[in-house]
Amino acid sequence: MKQIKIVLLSALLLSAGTVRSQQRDTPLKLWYNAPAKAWTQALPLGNGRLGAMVFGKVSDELIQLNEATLWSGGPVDNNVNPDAAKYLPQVRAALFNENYHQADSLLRKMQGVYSQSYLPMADLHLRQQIEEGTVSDYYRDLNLANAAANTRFTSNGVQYTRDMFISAPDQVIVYHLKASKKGQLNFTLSASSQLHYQNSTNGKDLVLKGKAPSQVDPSYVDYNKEPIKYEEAGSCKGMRFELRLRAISVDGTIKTDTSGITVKNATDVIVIVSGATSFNGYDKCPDKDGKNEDKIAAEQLAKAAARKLNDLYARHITDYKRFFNRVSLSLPGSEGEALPTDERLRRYTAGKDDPSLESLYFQYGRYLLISSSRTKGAPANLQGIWNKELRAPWSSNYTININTQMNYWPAEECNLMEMQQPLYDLLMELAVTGRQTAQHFYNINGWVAHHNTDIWAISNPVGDIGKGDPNWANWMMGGNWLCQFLWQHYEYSGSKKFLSDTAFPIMKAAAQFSLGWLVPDKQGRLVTAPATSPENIFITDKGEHGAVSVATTMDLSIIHDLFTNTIAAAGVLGKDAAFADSLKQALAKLYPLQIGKKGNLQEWYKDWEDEDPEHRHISHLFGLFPGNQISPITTPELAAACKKSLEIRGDGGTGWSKAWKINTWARLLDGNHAHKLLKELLTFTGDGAANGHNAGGTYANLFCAHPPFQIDGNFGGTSGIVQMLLQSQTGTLHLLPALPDVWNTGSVKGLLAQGGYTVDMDWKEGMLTSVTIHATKNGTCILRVPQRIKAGGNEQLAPVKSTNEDHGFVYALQTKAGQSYTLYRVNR
Ligand code: FUC
Repeated sequence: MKQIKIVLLSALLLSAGTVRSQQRDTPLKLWYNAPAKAWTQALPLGNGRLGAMVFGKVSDELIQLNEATLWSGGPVDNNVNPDAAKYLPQVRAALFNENYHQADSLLRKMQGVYSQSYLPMADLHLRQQIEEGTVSDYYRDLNLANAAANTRFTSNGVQYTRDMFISAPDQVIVYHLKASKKGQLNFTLSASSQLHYQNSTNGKDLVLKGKAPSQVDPSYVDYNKEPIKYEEAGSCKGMRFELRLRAISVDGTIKTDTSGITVKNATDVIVIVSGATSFNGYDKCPDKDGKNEDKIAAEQLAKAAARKLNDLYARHITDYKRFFNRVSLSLPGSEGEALPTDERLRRYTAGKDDPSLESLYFQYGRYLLISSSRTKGAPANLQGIWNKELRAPWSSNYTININTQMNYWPAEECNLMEMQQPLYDLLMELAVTGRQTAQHFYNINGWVAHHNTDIWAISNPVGDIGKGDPNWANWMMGGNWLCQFLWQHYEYSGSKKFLSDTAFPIMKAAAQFSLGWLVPDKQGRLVTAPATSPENIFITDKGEHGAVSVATTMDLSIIHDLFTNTIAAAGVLGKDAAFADSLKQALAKLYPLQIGKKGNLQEWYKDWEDEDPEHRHISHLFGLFPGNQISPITTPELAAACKKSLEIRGDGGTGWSKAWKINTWARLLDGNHAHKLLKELLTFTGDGAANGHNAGGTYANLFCAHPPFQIDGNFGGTSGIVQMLLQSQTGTLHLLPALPDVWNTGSVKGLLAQGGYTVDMDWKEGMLTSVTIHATKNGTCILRVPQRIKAGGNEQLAPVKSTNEDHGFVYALQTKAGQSYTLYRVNR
């Protein structure tokens, strides 16, 4: 067996070309032996604000650039539909008369305007005179261990290398170009943008100054003559932006004019790129009250240019590794590492097991989060920060009926809690705009947000007053769902300060809205009306198709989660007892979860059929994941109903849909089914855009496919992998809850669990061999483990009677803050 492996490995090494030794230094690389032809083959870099897609082309290199705050529009307009609230009683009357069509038409009158769009900033073109026919030893990679991209090749006896990283401490892009022979670097670097722009120079720097549109319609809105509009400078909407480039070299010549930077006869050149926008917060005119983007970009460039390359790199690495190195995951099999990533993915898609590709995918998700979510008020959007299109799919906005939430599922558990700050910023803003929306649209206190938002924290139901379908436009649980992250952050971090200063006020005001929103049905049970279940359509017993009804399971599950968490938060903080009581009373009257005639968890108020039984959203399973109301251990009947629902839905879906299902199957403690979906998520889709709502998979650059690209599937996949290894949503640390057979041996270090515990685990032949728990507080850590464990030394570990013996053994471990405890499997 061993021999076969060695033969196979050497065959792979030989077939992979001549630069092998260099890429084997870390398994954490995406690497290729040809330049990117399509955007989905290019490699993403980012410092959470500036983003770059590196194509690695030889003579005409393209670097496509983004800036996290570059959006169209300006602060939200208030009261965009003053008539909205008057329709609410009519909608409700129609619903309680079971006239769903009428409710749908009336609800359309309660819509507002669309969100704005996330925009591409600029393209950098590097033109170097190299005849493609002379190129050999081509190699490019993205190294996740140091967040840097490398391209190298040889032409006419000269090796050229190009390295790029984007520094968070220095807020610039650093591009290092080198020739192995003196004076052989000859290239021009130019910049252009799809937005309005002009180039200028001060002799040293190439400066691109641009302006964003005041309005960009979503790509699916096709009825306006002018889908992209610009306003005059000095009006409120349409931010300014600037990109600055400077080349530095010890030899050769550098000439900069408005057409670009021309470098001749150099050997080693550093190009520093800075960029900024005038975005000055969600409620400030980015134009007349905007930041001075010119000053910011100029200062950042000047400061970085004063540093040595080694210094810039060392600062970048120290900053990045501080986050990235917190977690390691090792899964079996390393043969695939000797293959270029696209070939590796192809081989995997053809059925070859490659768990170490899955661990690369896991770390890629962590890398992408660090690279796309570090900018105040600008969390990772539908494409993280990487978007090349002026009218990107779904405006590359924040879609908060699943997509934005999915982006942040891995944040806490993957030990990247700092990356959630931009999401909290947006939540604080939504709580402000959402208060206006709650008043104007429903005449209710508290705050509400619907299914879309943007950098301006738009909170109204979208749809352009009547043109959107209520099955997505009028769904109103987006804000409530996001509040889950606030409470969870307290559960992972234990920070009472965060809970009292940031989380609780937002949660309380969201709960206030929902308390005012719930109405009694004829039996006196509290329901939501109108209610939709993202983007699904029911068929009533009379055969009517509709989206708008009463008390969808998702609405009530999210409200259950919000109220439960708000009550717990009030308890921890020792305040608002009367309000917490009113939430408790409401919870007791909430329309309960229902099991339908097929044994499924009902999605609707009644046991109706679905127009599309395999619909990609699995909204009604919120209580299983990401909620914690349902679990095979504590509520086995409801869990069995969830399983039935998942079986009916099937395993199809877009990228994010499959990712969601990985998480739910892991919560059902079925590792092999979760892994089946992971394999499908990682199915190679080819270069083009997979189309249609049921297409998912993965591109050559490991970006998740959704027509065309959405980053949520990457993050959801990363989260799913954690859910297979560690769950702690009920406060118990469940170790290896859904380990698939193919991951029979492995180790993971640094996962974070609720209660602030960091967990390291090793397992062999499918059995946990040891676990180390690092505690941040004095207390009792409850563990559920697949095999009996014992203390290695004098740890205080005691068995606890399990409520459900089918799911492992339960222990209580006494912990002290700052101490680590290693426990071992009992070998019998
Ligand atoms: C939701 C999904 C779509 C898409 C969009 C951005 O509406 O149903 O598939 O992901 O968000």
